[in-house]
Amino acid sequence: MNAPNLPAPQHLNGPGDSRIQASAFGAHLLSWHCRGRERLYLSPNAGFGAGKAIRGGVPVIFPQFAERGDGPRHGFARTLTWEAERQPQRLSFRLRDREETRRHWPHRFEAELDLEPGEDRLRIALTVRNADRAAFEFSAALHTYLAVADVAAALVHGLEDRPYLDSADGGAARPASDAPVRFDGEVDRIYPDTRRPLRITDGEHMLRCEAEGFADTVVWNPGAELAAGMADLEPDGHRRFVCVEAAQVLQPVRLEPGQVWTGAQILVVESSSSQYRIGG
Ligand code: TA6
Repeated sequence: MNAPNLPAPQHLNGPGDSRIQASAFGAHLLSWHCRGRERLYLSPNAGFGAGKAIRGGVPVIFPQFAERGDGPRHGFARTLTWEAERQPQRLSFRLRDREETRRHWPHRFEAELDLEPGEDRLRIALTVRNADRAAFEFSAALHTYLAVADVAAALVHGLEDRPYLDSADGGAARPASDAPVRFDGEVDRIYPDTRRPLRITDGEHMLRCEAEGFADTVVWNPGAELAAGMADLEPDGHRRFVCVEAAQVLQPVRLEPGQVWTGAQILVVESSSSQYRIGG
């Protein structure tokens, strides 16, 4: 990663062979190794800096999703340095409002990102507290880049019966596809109200992806054509990940003064010998 000025990553070993690495820049999870392999994709060409987020890992999207607001694309949280706090079983990062945040979003808040590796799983939790005297609304997402052997063999199971908004086509409403999500070009979808476990397979491996607090799921891969124009992706880098994002996009969270919201994504490594059929 081209990141000479990045704060030194924090490391934490969990039970078994589970271990994580995260940066205080963006409270960004860079690596999750579990059950013998790396589970996240991180672009070797990732850069960072003023307004530039790290490509890969788990960017924290807050307080706006994409261009759905007046602030920086996908919010400022992924391009600011958070305060790191190490605990025996988790890494935590905190962000409080400051001049740079109030310039874009005039609210007093405290946000915390907690990363807790387990033997076969990882819990990523974002908590936001309203520290202001008036209510505010925000959107959020954990923009997780899951490593896959080859995107052409990757499938996302569990959304077959859900209609979606096609962000690759101006947000057009689409009916349920009755099939697992496959990646044979640009895929950029917002699935509203998906409160169930999803499974991601790539022909060899399987990961279960659950969410708490987040109502929506975003599925994204840029496809070859868009990826070719992304300077922070290696050549053919798009083949090595699918983003499955726990998100709260379509119905922003509203917090009254003093109220707290938590959204989490839980990733679980499942044995490929389970009864779940790999490949669709
Ligand atoms: O979450 C999907 C998405 O909003 C896509 O539209 C895609 O552009 C992606 O995020 C990456 O956005 P970024 O700003 O990190 O290049």
